[in-house]
Amino acid sequence: MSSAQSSPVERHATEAYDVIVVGAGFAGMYMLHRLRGLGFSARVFEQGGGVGGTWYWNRYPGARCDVESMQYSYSFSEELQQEWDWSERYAPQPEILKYANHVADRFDLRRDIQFNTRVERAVFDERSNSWSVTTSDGKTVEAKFVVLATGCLSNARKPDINGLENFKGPVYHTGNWPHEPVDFTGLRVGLIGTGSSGIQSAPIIAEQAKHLTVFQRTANFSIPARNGALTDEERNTFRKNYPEIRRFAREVARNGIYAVQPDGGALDDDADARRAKYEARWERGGLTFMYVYNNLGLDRTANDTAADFVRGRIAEIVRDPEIAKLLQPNSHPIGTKRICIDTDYFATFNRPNVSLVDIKSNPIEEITANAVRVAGTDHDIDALVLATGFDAMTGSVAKIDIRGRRGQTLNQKWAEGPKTYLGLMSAGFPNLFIITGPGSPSVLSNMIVSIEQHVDWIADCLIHMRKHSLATMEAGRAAEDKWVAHVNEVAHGTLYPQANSWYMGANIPGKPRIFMPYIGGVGVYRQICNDVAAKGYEGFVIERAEQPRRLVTG
Ligand code: NA7
Repeated sequence: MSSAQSSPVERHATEAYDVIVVGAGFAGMYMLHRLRGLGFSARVFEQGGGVGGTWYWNRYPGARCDVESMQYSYSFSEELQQEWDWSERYAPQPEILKYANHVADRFDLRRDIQFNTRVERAVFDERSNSWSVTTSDGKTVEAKFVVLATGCLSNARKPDINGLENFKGPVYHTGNWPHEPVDFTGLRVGLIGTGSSGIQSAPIIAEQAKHLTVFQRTANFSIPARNGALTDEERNTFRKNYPEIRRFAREVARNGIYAVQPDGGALDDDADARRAKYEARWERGGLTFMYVYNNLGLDRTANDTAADFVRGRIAEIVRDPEIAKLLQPNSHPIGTKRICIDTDYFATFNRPNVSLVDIKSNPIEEITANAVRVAGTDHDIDALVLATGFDAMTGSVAKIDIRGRRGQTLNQKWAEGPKTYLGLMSAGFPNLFIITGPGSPSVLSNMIVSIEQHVDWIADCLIHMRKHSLATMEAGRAAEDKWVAHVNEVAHGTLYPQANSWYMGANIPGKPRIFMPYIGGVGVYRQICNDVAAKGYEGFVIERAEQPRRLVTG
């Protein structure tokens, strides 16, 4: 298993590899780096024209990571983390993309990545125990293993709004933004969607446009980013303490982000003490607002105290009380939809050239050639921005026709919701790994922490298989059922399922309502994965190469 030439699957195809990786975002790039280092032959197919995944596509104005840059970065290379200079507390998209390109160059990754190529189909052949992978350029290649590094927020979703196709002006989706600069100067712009992308882009578009009309279905909680330039001192403090910061993020912090952890519940403090703590976190800014107390995600009364505080802040910032009221989220507990991090989002509604239209009480009737019609009123616009999100977690996987044992498709198997063991594999689909898939902490965590953990686990697993001449490995059904039940049980012990979020698949009409990510925390999850591996991959079904004897290890 060390070169394409010596691969046993070579006989059917023009090209054969040990591993095909789908996607060249942060997951696919690190996977490739590890595979190469271990002597596996690998090919990465990437639908975009460059590396970076999410950060390649999401080029909308104001796009930034909501995890601080010193932590949203690879830890696998000490030189890389010591040498790369992040400029701001929250890196803007162009800088993250520059970093992705730097990593690709530094580790010479491009020569094994084929860009502008979609993987259309992957079919498992039970006789040869290999995958045939068909790409958009009409080629079929073979590989013993396939790794889906397709990303969780990569399948941008155009909403099904009446008349959208009749609009005469340009329509942009934040998740698939043009590579050329978009200039809104002098234009009346409509923005649909007030998730993270809408909240980040609205203030920037408002500065440029003649008028911005925001169409809001669900008001969202957002905390000020307090972004700013990083000083040398701040960077150096991180660099000096990286070993401990990275360890803490991997093992202790539930979401893979190093921060002071809460040691008490919200109802343990009186109202004044609570307010003081919320104020301090609000002033500090960022995602860690939710770490004030340890029960905000568990107890509705506790959660209400944080939600009330944020609603109070919105009322203080927004001058028009009617607009402030509309912007105050009331439909879900704070944090149960991904909390947003903004720069001047609420203050944007104090500008004379910005208006807010409530499309919850009056949904959009239709989009005409030059307007969005709501409750019989036409809101005239010249350009439309859709910040309407993604078919998250499963959307990009579902676009590939994946066929496992007995021709079953992954879409058939996941029709009632995604089923995986540890988020890593799905029963009936041997030698097919998923990075940060449903059933793993994934989008509830600092993605790079989770990506590195998955890639390292998969790499260890491939070494194990090579060492013991194992032909296939797949999730055992019993272990998978148990894991799916566990993921659900843990989620339902929290407030998260109370929100109609993309975590629940609720933003896609007809998608099963299942809480997809594992909410037990990255440290707990890592330990479970390590224990499973230490017990000979307990719960997975492993088949030897020459003797078709099944070793059920759990
Ligand atoms: P999100 O968070 O899924 O937000 C999408 C927004 O678009 C949200 O406000 C939706 O309202 C709204 N939406 C979606 N479809 C429609 C239709 N048909 N009509 C009106 N409004 C609609 O996507 P983002 O890109 O902002 O962020 C995704 C993640 O990226 C984010 O969580 C961070 O982790 C980074 P709804 O709430 O469904 O009522």
